Amino acid sequence: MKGKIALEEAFALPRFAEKTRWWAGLFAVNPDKHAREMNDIADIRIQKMDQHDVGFTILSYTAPGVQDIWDRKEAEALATEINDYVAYQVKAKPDRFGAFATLSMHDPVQAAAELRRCVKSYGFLGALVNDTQRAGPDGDEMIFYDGPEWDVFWSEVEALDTKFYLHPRNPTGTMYEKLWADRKWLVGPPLSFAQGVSLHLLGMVTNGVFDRHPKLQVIIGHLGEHLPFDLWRINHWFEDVKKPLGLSCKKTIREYFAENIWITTSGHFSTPTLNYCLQEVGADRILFSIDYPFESFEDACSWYDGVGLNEIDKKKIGRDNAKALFKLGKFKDSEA
Ligand code: GRE
Repeated sequence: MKGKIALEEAFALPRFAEKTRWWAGLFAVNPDKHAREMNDIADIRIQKMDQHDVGFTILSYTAPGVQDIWDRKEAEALATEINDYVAYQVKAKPDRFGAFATLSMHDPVQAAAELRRCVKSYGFLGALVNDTQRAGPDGDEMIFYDGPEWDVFWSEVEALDTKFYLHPRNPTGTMYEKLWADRKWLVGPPLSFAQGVSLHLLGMVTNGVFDRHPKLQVIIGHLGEHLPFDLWRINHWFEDVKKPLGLSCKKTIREYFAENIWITTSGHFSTPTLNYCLQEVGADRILFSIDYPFESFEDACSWYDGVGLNEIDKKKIGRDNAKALFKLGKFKDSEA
């Protein structure tokens, strides 16, 4: 399909090239190639976009990024540096690239102000945040964004009419030691990423974030971080047990999925799972994505281009939903 839009697509700052390569050694079969692709924005990436009919990419800073920095000042300074860097890159190719803001999530008021700056000054299309923010004197604390102190931030997201992508990060500190250290192969895509993001998102649902901010639009990747598979069971327990016991969120889980939540195909190129998500979540809430450079353009695009969908749903997921959600103008093959 021509003119696809992809929106979970990572880059890193070239000045961290060594760190990016070291980090890639933890999960990439070819760390040098991964680091090269991660540090590039406009060369290798544009070639791949052209080769695989991706018209527009929304860039975001790689995980764990700023969420890994527990010193507030350092986190805020790095987020600003990243946003200024990617704004400059996007400005050179506005018909191929957009960006999500990188935010330090130590302080809701500061996060809201940086998001506002990025949307208003740079035209960024939202924010992408890597799950909880590490905090505390030794980085062992985790800031979740589902409590009332974050209302000021969510109000700004709504007021800016912008979007929020909740991306995973790897478990750290005590949580890593207790849960994952003895089963380290489950860190990342096999299990820990989905657990982290689904806990955080369901925390937002059950703590009333979407009730207080009904216009809020949150995107999660990897075909919904296991949640679509569990909708029936979550719904059954919320409605039949937890609400009678005092859970006070106003809508059903399926209503939040229909009104506030989007899922992308990033890193999950399975036709049976997509068909399942079409039934449970619907074509109007699914967005194509790759998860480059953790995954390849080739795998994502040859899968999606060949998947047997009716033409309307194929265009919705491949492009039209994202084009409308982000109010995008013209880009390569935007009308094809
Ligand atoms: C990511 O998206 O951030 C990621 C990793 C490590 C492995 C796979 C992956 O950080 O998608």
